[in-house]
Amino acid sequence: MEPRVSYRSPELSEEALKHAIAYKLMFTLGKDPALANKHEWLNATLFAVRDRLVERWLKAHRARISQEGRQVYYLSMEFLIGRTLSNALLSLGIYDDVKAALAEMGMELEELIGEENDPGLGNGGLGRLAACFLDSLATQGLPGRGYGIRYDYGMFKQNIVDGKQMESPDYWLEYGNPWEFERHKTRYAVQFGGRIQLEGKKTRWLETEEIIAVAFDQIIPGYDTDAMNTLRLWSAQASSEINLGKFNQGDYFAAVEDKNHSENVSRVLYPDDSTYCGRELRLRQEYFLVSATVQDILARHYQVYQTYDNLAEKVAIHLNDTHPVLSIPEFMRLLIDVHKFSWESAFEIACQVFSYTNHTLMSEALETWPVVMLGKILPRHLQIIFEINDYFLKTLQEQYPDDLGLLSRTSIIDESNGRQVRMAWLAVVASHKVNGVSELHSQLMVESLFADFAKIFPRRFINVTNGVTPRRWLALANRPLSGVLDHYIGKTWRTDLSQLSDMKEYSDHPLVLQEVSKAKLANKQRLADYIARELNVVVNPHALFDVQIKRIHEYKRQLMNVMQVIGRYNRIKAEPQAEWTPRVVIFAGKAASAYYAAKHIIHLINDVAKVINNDPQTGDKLKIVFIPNYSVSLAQLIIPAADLSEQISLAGTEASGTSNMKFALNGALTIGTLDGANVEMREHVGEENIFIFGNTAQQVETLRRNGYNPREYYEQDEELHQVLTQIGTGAFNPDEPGRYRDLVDSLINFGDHYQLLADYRSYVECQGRVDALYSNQQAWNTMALLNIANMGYFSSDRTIRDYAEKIWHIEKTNL
Ligand code: 26V
Repeated sequence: MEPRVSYRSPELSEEALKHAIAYKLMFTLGKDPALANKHEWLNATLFAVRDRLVERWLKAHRARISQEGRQVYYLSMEFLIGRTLSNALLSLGIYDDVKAALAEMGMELEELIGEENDPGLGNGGLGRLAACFLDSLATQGLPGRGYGIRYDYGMFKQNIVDGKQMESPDYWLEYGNPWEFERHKTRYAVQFGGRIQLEGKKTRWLETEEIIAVAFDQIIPGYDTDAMNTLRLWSAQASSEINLGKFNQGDYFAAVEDKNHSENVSRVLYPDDSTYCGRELRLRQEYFLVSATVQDILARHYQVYQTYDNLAEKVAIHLNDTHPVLSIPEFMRLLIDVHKFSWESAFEIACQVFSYTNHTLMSEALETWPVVMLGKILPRHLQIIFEINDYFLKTLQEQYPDDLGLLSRTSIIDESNGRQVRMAWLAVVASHKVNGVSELHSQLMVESLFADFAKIFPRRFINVTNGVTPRRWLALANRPLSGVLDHYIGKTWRTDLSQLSDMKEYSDHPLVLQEVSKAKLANKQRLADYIARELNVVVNPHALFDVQIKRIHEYKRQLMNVMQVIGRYNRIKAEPQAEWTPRVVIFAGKAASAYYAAKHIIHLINDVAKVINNDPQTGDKLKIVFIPNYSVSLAQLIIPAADLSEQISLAGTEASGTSNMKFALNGALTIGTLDGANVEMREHVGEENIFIFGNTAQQVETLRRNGYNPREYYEQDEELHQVLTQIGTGAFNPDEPGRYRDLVDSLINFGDHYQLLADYRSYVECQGRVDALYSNQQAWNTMALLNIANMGYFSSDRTIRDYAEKIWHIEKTNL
């Protein structure tokens, strides 16, 4: 396949780029090239590159409007897009040209790339998935845009001090954000509070407090195409600079406080992706996003079509989890109260427009809002939600007249629990499609959480397995491996990842295997350098790099990993002269700031690391590192360097996982449970090429039902017994021996909710098979290559095509 941009315009030449960068440095930044610092060079480069995107962006936008096709709007409270410069260079195909241009001026591109900040506008998988989706939409020329919030503060920064997590604010806008275009004139008023008044059949929402949402746009370039999309983020502005009434009464401070109060709505990302808590500011944030967005969608629609009658035909709105679900009553409110639609037709249109993805089955993460709070902040929306509920329950009652249990279980209002609105129920009732994010998750979704609804609306529920963008997660993150692939199968895997399967024929080709493993070693060396520089720990790049990086959560079982490491340490100590496969065990991840157990696990990892890393008897046989402040850019550094990917959540708890796919794509082997997308990864790579252990989701359920007794395992497994005793009695923290007593208690005495003890033995055995394979490098490399070759399915391009066909019904724009 020919590259899609075969004609290369002159402004993309090295010479032109060099001039443009120097020009930006002088005339946009006002800097003398002889005196400019790295940051200024970065910004000059970035403005020069941005100019080259803008022209294509405007053209793509024009084409889209003129073709009048259906568009998707992807609503998400989080977008974790990562650094942008390198991705833009890759998309335009000018990475090497810019590198050369900068080199001529005495600057190194990679150094500048490392200077760019990495906006942390998301918690983890859900926000990163949204970013991969934008990339895949643009690359495939599909019409869509992302809508989110421009938080002043992103995900907190994590420092490790004396082994413990410390949080500090991430004011990422400190030096400005050169990628954004502020749309001073694209602003919408968002109302809160007040009361509703009935005037005949009309409802009025009165005496509200008003906040202004201002749009900030960012270009989302497609790879090797002129197609581009937009990510629009909203920032809150007080509706009048200062409250003049109060100001004039001499109460200057109260006047300024009001302004702050309003603008707090977009101040900070909620940094807890695990437990839902009904905080008023969060509710205001969610409504802020959806109100501005729905107003914007309707305004643009009217501008193009001069009518709202064809909304269902032209607009698809997708809800990334329930966080933006208030867009349903907001959409209906605008249609009914402002645009004079009947209630029934507004509801019918909503059902055709909206679709929803569920990303977790864990009850503590399911959003509910107290009726009282919703009524206070959004009285009109509460009323519409009640009406939707009545309408739904009425039809349901006609269908199932005798099933009272069904009615109360499916009611959007949970009466049993202090009257709460169940946001997931609202999303299901008013969407035409609801999807889970892996086969297993989608199956469990209709068997458990949405079992009643699946009976009522059997065709509404589908699966769309997650994917990741090969541009960022292979081409950008792993240049050494990309080079090898390019050499053997050409370069077009970047837009058609299924071509990776052409690598299969080389799986027993010693030269190819050697090149793949050389690329891996280069990545490991780079990571080892980082670890030495940042953490002062020296690791051997020839050791097996065993990696678990993700949010710290009990269900993800980082604790089980540490237990396995301690068991290994004990065995090494007992037999220091034996042949050990040397390992570096790498952890990274943030714990929610109020999540005590998760923070405790971080502390334990660091305590254990301190003892093991300083034991001369262990030496290179075992090292542990906890890399602080996990982020998208750290993931891009760590994942390509991994030999082993730890995906060890309790079966049935991880909806999909996406780093599992990134690791395998970069040639790491997976050790994992049959959970989330691991199940499908096994199908694609073949069971002989993945290390699976532990109970299945069904066995987990059976064990739970029949009375799981963790103590049995503790008493019967000598090694496990020793490990838990060591943790519980402070073998790694003699300064405070009781520090982890409670962690051990939660396992042995309080039910071990995530069944670590039940899976421990099979996990350790499986790790033994990993060691054995690693000692046969040829066999290991073959397996790594087969993993790479079989990851084509897990491209987010495939995921987005699934959404486009099965849910959104959108088609490619012609440029
Ligand atoms: C929940 C909450 C609760 C309130 C405060 C802020 C907040 C932020 C995020 C969440 C969402 C949790 C759900 C989630 O992130 N699920 C993950 O989605 C990934 C993409 O589908 C998937 O790969 C992971 O398995 C799943 O845990």
